[in-house]
Amino acid sequence: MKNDIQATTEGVELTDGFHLLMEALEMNGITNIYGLLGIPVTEIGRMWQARGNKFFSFRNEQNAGYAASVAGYLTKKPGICVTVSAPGFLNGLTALANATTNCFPMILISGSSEREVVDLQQGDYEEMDQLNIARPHCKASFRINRTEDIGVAVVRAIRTALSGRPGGVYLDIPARLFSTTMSAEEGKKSLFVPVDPAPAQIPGPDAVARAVALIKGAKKPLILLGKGAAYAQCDADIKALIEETGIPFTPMSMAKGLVSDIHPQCAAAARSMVLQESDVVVLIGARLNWLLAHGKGKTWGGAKKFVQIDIQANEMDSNVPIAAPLVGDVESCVNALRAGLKGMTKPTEWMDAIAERASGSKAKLGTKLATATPIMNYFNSLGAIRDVLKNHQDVTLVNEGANALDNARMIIDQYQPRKRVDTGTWGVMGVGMGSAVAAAVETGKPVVAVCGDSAFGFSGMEIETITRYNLPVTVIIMNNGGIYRGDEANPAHQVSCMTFNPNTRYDLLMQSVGGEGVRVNTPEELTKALEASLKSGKPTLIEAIIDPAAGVESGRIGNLNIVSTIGKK
Ligand code: OXT
Ligand code: ADP
Ligand code: MG
Repeated sequence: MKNDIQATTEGVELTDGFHLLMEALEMNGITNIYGLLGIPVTEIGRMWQARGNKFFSFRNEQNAGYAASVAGYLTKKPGICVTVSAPGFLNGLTALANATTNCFPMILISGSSEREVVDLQQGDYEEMDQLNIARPHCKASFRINRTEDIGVAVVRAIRTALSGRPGGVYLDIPARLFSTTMSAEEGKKSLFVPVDPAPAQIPGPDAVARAVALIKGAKKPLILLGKGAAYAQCDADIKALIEETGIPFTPMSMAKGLVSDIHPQCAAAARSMVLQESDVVVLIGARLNWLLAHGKGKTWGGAKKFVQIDIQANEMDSNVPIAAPLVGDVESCVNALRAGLKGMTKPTEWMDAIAERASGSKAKLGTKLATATPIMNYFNSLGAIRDVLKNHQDVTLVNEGANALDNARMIIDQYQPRKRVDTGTWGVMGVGMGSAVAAAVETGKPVVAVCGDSAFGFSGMEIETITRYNLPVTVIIMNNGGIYRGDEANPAHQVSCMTFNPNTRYDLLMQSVGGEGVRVNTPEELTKALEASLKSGKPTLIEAIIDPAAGVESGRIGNLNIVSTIGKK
């Protein structure tokens, strides 16, 4: 029941910090909280649920935080994570930092010890200077010291998380504040909803004209879509820009499906060719960071000019000179370009050459996917998954691992925007189960999480969370017995530092928490199991046995792996 307050003293109706916080969140359209409860925040969960909202209770705050960040990415509203003090806060902080790195809006709310004890380091229960520890890892770190400031603080957190480049915000609430009371009437007046928390940022006309001229003069233009473009939720405008100009596009991993992977202008299957041969590249919500080889070197071939659309002005020139910076929000910039490029001559010859290369790559890959092997490898297993998911295009694919990640990104097509969530900018393992929970909750549609066996281990206990909330999540573990490979022997006859116990039964783990657990050895069994789980909608774990020798060190980023130059001892 809403507004279920409140004690009265001497005829004045009272409210308290707990109620004001919940009312402020509700008023701002928040219905789902992800978290892990205990002193001093336990009551938030109980009361939040009693008020008819949803609290998703995790087994480790890091996973709850990843869930909140993915909720933020998918909905364009900040995802909320609630944790206890010091250790709980620190677990959640990893996810907050990851959200900020990925430009996902998220608010981490943690209970904390009283300032007077923390500041004098007098050894409180779970004492920690959380406010300052959070500060370098997010866009802003705020503490609320007075109940009458709760409304302002929540709005300030929401505006900070959403405006400009989205990211994480930390909200520190000392324990005593939760139960501090004030007049209910005054409290109510202190709550509000921000006007236009993520304002459009229109690019300047000169900047648009510069970009238009550059693109019109290109012989081999390319559009590169990043997850900032997917986040912007102006899918039809981006598709129109691509189709009206005839420019080929290639997506970064989480932008796959923003325009369908099977669209005739999709150049993903000719990626190295288009990065090298293009002369003008239009980056839309994608940074020239390590994932794009910093915009230089042999990945990028010869001379190149960049047009970059980004809401963060100082992203321009971060790695290489940007010839035409378009600082603004994706929707405004894309529509300004569309207007300027109307009637532009389509680069047909360039597109034809790309299509030819792409069809050759697809044919080669098709052969690999169809080749049977005594034990499954990444190709025939992921090929089976791809074929099933073709018929379930609204499934969100969550993906983590190294070989399990890189091969799935290459093999599994995406058809709709924001249907792929993966390890993101940091390449972080452990995002799997939190992301799966959030995607199922926020989209209301099924989720398939394809995880390496190492990656799964980081958040594996959350399969209990998945079964507890009876979410339509299918976890597929690509079990090759280790990090990258499962066949590495230790030279000193110790337990290898790269492999796992080969007798582990992930399928039985799932059964033990009440889900369906299946072990499969062939692509046919995998197809059957995945079809059955999608049909049933029940929490399912499919353990796919993969050849321990099938993977390669570090997947497709082996070039970043540092090895000793003087050999092993
Ligand atoms: O054009 P070319 O010839 O180049 O070919 C490209 C495309 O054209 C082509 N392609 C296609 N061909 C045919 N048909 C179609 N449809 C098609 N589409 C594409 O395919 C190729 C490749 O295309 P892609 O993928 O687009 O391009 P490319 O060149 O690969 O892109 C470059 C990148 C950099 C953008 C891309 O590679 C990328 O996004 N990479 C991300 C990599 C990443 O983030 N990896 C994760 C980190 S690895 C490591 O750090 C791990 N750890 C350490 C650790 C971490 N990370 N975190 C924490 C908290 N602790 C520790 C650990 C522990 S991985 C790991 C666990 C690994 O073990 P697991 O058991 O989990 O996993 P397994 O490896 O499976 O055992
Ligand atoms: P990817 O990993 O897919 O290449 P990145 O995370 O590197 O993508 O880049 C996303 C970029 O998108 C960031 O630089 C961020 O500032 C930008 N961005 C996010 N939302 C918007 C938006 N609505 N308008 C413009 N730029 C945005
Ligand atoms: Mg593995």
